[in-house]
Amino acid sequence: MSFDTIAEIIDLDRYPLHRPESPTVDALLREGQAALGRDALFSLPGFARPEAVSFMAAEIEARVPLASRLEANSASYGDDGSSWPAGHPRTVTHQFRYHQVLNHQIPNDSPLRKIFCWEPLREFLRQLMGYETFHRSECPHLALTSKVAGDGDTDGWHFDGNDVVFSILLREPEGGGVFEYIPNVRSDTNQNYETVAAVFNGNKDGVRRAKLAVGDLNVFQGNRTLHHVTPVQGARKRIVGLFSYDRQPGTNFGEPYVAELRRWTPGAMSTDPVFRA
Ligand SMILES: O=C(O)CCC(=O)C(=O)O
Ligand SMILES: [Fe+2]
Repeated sequence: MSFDTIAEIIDLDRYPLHRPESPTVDALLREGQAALGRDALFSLPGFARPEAVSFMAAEIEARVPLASRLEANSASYGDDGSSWPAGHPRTVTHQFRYHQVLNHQIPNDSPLRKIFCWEPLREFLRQLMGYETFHRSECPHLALTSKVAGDGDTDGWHFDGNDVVFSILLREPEGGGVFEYIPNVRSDTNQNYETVAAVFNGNKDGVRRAKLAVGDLNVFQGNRTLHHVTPVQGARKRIVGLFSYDRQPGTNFGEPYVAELRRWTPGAMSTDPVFRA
């Protein structure tokens, strides 16, 4: 199969997003808005067709040797300029270990990019989020990426810097690799550090385990929702495609983050003048 048409990649019978006036799309929007309000997570099961999913997983796995490899212990929060006492949730660090295939490493004709660039999906997501404008990120590194987690790899507890993340699970591991989250654990006015500290100490109250299946499209609001991916077990890798959109047109991710990514990308370091010194 060549995956030239979007119908070969997305299950348009179930998700006719190219017919925005259809009752199916209307119902999806209402279901999605309710799910996001309640759970900060909305899944569209079986969004990508199984043959396309297998193809995309293989395409990504073949690029792992080029990919950025993160191995770091980092805090869940960005630096707010204050100094917090040792043991405070803002200072506690977690393991982050995974490969990330970057936007410019994904082929232009990849089905994953065809999904990302499909206008009806962007328009559906705009309406789902209730935004006036919604644009694909144009970041050469992070607009479209895929995280690949092998045995022992994990994404540590964190909040996302952006409001919303769209992802498609492309391959499940044999064990582990579970997406766990605490919906809306913090708000603009209440950081709720007690609950976060309890979670860091292993308390599972309020921690949900997402039932993500291969091929599902997931819409996740991670700005107020603490989340992580538990360590993967076994030889089969966990592979997830990540799409980045923004209310502003033409967005790139900040240079400090991309410079950090480049440091972890084989081949990029020696050619980047920033890191020659
Ligand atoms: O791997 C996932 O399912 C989610 C990854 C994640 O939380 C992120 O990229 O911010
Ligand atoms: Fe995240």
